Amino acid sequence: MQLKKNTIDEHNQPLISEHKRKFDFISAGINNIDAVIKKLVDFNVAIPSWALGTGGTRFGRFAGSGEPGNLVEKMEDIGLLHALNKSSGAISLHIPWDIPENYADIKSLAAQLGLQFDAVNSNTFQDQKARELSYKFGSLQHVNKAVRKQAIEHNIEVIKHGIELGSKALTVWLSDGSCFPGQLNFRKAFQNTLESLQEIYAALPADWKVFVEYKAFEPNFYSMTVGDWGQSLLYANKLGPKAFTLVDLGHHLPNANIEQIVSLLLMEKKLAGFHFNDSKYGDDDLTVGSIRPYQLFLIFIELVEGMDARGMNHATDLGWMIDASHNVKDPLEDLLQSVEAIMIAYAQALLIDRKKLNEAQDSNDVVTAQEVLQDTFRTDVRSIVAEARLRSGAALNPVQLFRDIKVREQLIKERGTKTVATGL
Ligand SMILES: [Mn+2]
Repeated sequence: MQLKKNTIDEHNQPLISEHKRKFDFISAGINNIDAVIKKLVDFNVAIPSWALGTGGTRFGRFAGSGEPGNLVEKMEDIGLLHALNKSSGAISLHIPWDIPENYADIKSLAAQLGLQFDAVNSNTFQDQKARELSYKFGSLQHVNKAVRKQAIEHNIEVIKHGIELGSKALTVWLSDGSCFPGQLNFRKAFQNTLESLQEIYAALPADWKVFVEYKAFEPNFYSMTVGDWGQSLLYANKLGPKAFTLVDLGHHLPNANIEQIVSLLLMEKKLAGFHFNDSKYGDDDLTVGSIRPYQLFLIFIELVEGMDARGMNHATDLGWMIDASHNVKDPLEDLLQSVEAIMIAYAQALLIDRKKLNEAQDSNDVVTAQEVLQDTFRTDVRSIVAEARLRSGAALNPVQLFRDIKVREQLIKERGTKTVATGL
């Protein structure tokens, strides 16, 4: 299923006058509104191929319907999202779940849908049917060299698929760690992991990056071998200039100051990948902005400030991706909500009165600093984000359009009720 331009125009038409009224009101007080909108238009967030089906927990999975059953259908789903909001123009593949049968066909479909290939993701947290050795006790950290070798070769194979598609980065998330005290020699696990990553790093093309993603706990519950940003940064620094840290919002211990982590990693030129989601307790993988929108806003302030300090391009110099799971919502609606929350936080960060904030910081005026942040946070910028969508040919209200034209019902007609997205 693909959306036609006139479907979007027909949706926008009756909403335009009310949109204009809101947009004119809010934009009257902003002197660089066109520059802000240009940045919003350029900004895109990659959608991971595994986010298009209904997720689950270890207690069960309540399957949705009309889910994409193969890579082509996953790309078509992201194409639909991108047609609706023009801010989801990239896909992040997961190997082995999304191995293309024919690279040329997949590349031409991507071009037709306006999609780029974001970072490719390896998987050594599950045993694959074709693999002989088990990752039960880790992959790149494993005490058995043969297991490490198998995991290294898998990562190199992922890089090769990425090269064929025009991807420029490999994301390595390891479930490696231990569940009980005494199970693991931390130092040996670190060394094994580092040596394994060095072999993978050596296979990276010159213009590629590797993102080392960290996670505080789960599936291992006593130690994680890449457990926090400090450990990730250790690996990245030891590996070399093509290695970076990836921050996933759900991968911290409760109350971690993620905005400070982001700021310092950017300063050290070691932040390159970013995974959005939200959580109340741990790695809950909830819709972005659904629980802590203020934290998301504070993180974006640091992202924008840190990138501007280094003259980076907001849209292209970091790998932006949603990494969430949808257990009770329609995955596509959930993703539309997540992208919207990201765009709102980004727009607000662009509108911060930097000069006033810097002056307040330099004079220890804590009250004014807070006023600056909260003034912007309490400003309703949704019409600014909608205006960016309008100017790029997207829908003023993507979720409403999705429902009005019954996208899910059409997908169920095409694919059936009992489809399960590969990998879930
Ligand atoms: Mn992630």
